[in-house]
Amino acid sequence: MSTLRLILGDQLSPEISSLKDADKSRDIILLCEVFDEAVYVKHHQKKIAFLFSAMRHFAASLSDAGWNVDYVRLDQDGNSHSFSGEVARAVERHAPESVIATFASEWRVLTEMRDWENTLPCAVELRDDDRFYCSLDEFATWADGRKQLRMEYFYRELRRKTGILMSGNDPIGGQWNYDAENRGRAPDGLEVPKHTSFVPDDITNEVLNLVEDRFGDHFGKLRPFEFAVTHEQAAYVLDRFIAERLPLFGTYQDAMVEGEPFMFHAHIGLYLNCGLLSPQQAIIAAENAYHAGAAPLNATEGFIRQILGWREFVRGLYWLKMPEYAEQNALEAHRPLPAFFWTADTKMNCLKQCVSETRDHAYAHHIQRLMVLGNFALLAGLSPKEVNEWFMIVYADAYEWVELPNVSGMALYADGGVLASKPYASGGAYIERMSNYCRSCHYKVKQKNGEQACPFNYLYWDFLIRHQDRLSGNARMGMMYRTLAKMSDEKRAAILTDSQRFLSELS
Ligand code: DLZ
Ligand code: SF4
Repeated sequence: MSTLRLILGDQLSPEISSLKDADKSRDIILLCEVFDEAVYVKHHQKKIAFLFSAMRHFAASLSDAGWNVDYVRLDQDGNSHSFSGEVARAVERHAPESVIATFASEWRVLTEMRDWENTLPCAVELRDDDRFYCSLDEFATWADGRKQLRMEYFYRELRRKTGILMSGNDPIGGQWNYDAENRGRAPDGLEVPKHTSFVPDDITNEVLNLVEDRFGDHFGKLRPFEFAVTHEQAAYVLDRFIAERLPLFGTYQDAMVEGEPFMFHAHIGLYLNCGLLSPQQAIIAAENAYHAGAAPLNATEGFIRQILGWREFVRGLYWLKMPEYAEQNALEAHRPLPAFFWTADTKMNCLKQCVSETRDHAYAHHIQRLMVLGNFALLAGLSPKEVNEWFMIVYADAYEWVELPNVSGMALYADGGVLASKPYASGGAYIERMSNYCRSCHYKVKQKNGEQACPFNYLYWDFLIRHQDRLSGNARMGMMYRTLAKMSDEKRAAILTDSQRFLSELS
């Protein structure tokens, strides 16, 4: 008898655990496009198109390799539009002996999967997702008994375990982290390589028409659609990155330039997170470039840390802390998301640029997400639920396991310090240092108070005042609270007046 092997949209890896020991002569591989997944949050149009096209291409490559693939299209008659419904229908069609699936990457879907054992008339086997360097058991063991969970220490252990960028027991170059060299401001006229783009083929064009037709009311610009949608194309994006961008990736990692959405970033998160690229592929390619003398250590280490350190760490943390993690709101932030997060219609140029690029590309690089969008949400006290939903919707690389810890933990401090040692809060000066956004802004970044002042400036102090009870004891915030303590009453009053005016206009 046959086995039905399910592959979800973010499991598009030939080496996925659900396919291990599969038998081409008997087994059936199931992929399904379902409405539920596209609308539980109303994903960016490009994100839906990307996943449907990548799923269709992966299914075609499996068929070409001789597998028996059952692919359910969104508009197929009888589509029940849920994973549970489609697995049940496929079990009826094929009467398999068992269903094998890899654990879903999101709590919401895993909960649904766990029920299949009770609802399906056949055996169900759920397997670990082993496409990570660190298993969930290993992470739990590492975290056990620690007072604080910090990425840096976790990352060092993984470096030691894997030998990546190691020389015996020591990190290559003598340091674990070279971020001190990774804070360059982009000089005027800096030439950024053209980002890698692809012309849609027939499969993608069909998907684009479907998305336009069925999800045309979702946020985001669907066309031009230039993403890679196959493993080969994603590997090509990685190759181009290593050759053209990695050498300066470190130096300009935090830099933002108007009209340059991709800068020296790899733009591979969407491919890693759905399986078109493996983390090993990306890390080995970067390490090889370093050893060949084609990329400096600060860039190579910084890039590898994003994948080996940060990506693995947030995944471990997500599974350790769910489902409570999604409910956290340590700073009791309840303000609704302002309309400009959808329209980009704001006089704050940094936000306008970051939202516009997000709308056009379903992408913004990490410092735009953290220093501009996340920082604003933190200072303005926006509701973590609404901010998380926005990040889930708008970015093509977003799945809850990676999005939630980054937003609730790193950007909003909604977890009260589980992930980050202090809130990532900053005024306008830091945005000005790292970008050229302030030059064409309606507001004056050097001005601290008044109608023309950069709102980040007074919102920053207003945030510190609002959360003094909770944050003033944090050693890493000590200097800022000492500055606040010396502030005159007039200055404090001006901060409160400006913040109240700005925030009331916001809602
Ligand atoms: C994001 C997404 C979308 C938009 N559509 C589908 C789909 O139709 N079929 C599918 O298998 N996966 C889709 N995905 C990705 C899933 O949301 C993702 O695999 C799960 O949330 C992981 O738990
Ligand atoms: Fe953003 Fe303030 Fe600079 Fe304007 S002045 S771009 S609001 S940081």
